[in-house]
Amino acid sequence: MTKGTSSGCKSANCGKSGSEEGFQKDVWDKIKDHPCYSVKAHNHFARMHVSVAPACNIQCNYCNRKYDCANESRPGVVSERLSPVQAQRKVLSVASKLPQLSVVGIAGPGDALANPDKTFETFRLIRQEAPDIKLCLSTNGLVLPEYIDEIAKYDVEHVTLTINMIDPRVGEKIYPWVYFEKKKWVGIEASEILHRQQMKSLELLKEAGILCKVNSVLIPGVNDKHLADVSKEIKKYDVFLHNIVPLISRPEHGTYFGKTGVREPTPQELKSVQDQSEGDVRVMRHCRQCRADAIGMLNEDIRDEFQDATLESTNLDSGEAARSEYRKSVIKLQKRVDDELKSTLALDEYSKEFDHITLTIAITTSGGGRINQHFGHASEFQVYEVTTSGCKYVSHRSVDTYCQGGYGDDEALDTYMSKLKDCHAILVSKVGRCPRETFNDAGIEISDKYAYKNIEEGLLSYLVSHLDALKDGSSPVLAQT
Ligand code: CLF
Ligand code: SF4
Repeated sequence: MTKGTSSGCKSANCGKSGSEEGFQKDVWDKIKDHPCYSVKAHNHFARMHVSVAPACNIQCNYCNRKYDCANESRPGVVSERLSPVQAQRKVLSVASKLPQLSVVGIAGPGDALANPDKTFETFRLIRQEAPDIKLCLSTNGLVLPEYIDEIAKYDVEHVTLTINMIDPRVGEKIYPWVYFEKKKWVGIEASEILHRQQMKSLELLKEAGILCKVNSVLIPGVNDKHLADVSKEIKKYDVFLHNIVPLISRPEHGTYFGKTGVREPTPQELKSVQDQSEGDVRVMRHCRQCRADAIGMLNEDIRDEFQDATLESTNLDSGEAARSEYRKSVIKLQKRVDDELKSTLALDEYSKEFDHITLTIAITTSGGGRINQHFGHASEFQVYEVTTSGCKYVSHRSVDTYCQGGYGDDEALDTYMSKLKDCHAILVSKVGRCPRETFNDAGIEISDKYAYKNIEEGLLSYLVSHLDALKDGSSPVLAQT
């Protein structure tokens, strides 16, 4: 497709006006400050995981039991193990210093519900001291039906289920065994039980009105052609999001897939499966496959700053007032941006003539929902597709930072180029001459004209300046369109 003239995606997830973005109020209240359930929220709010759940009741072929649950975190990572009291102390300590914190999740290191006592005691202790923080749970779903009342009792508003198959014949290749009702099951029976329990879990979560996200690990040659069917099936249960994550498979992780050479999917394969699923259910694309003890915004992990936090007293002020102020400031900011987008950009005027245009634009941010990071300091670029209907987050691209304390690593520019070559433009707060020229020569503009603007505002303003250039018949901003 010719850059800048490709057919536009209409399922924009930013750029819609109105604070509730077309969601019912009860759903909006649950997602508006959950960084995993809302792309916008992930630029403003932080999550924290407490690793209180070491045991697991199934075996996945992409998991090595020495490490964290690979359903929600990167494999090959070992998290600290906490008791419920230590977890509560740590949450209070983090909450008192991080007003962006909006959610605490239990995502391992094993399965949250294979450790029910520790999981629910942790939720009880956190609820008691910081009732405004959302609780989140991630599980394989094998025993969820047993615990649905407990989940509701502690007001856990978000549950993630990892579902990699709806056909036990596919499951047989992923799960060598499950431990259920005091018995170890193998072969197809193991996957039949898991599948049955997972579907029952979805039904119960739907009945209980608990927002559910499904994670699926994309495993080339095993379930890559099957995940679109998984999306269709989970839609029947009103699953809010489908998060299709790439298999991470390296021999050194010691997993069955890693040792037997099952490969990781390419970014293009991942995108293609995500695109296929999107018609059926909302697809999450901003997951960072974070650790079971991660703390901070999704694109950062500041757990090292809280190494000794488990030792702190529980008599801490949880910082509820600061969190409340912070939330209000985000709502205010969003309202200002929505109003400005409506009044100054007037996208409707362009939509008839230019609704076929999609620009792929990367931005750098260090948080706060703004384009506020120097090109050379970025360790990732967020990539959006921008049309007259709005902007849609499509992926993030991780890089080693270009700036090496006073000088730029020019050899690294080749890697940058290979990761960003599908972009029309890159919006940053500042950029040096060398990267600017290198990208310009390749027909990709790096611009600091939108520095410190809200991300959405910057992206849409860039689109408008591009469309104005097309309208005037002057040279478009982009060299290669
Ligand atoms: Fe944690 Fe998961 Fe809750 Fe988010 S993570 S338990 S839903 S608060 Fe988020 Fe991390 Fe991806 Fe998970 S980026 S791995 S989807
Ligand atoms: Fe590993 Fe998680 Fe699978 Fe259990 S559910 S085997 S911890 S990836």
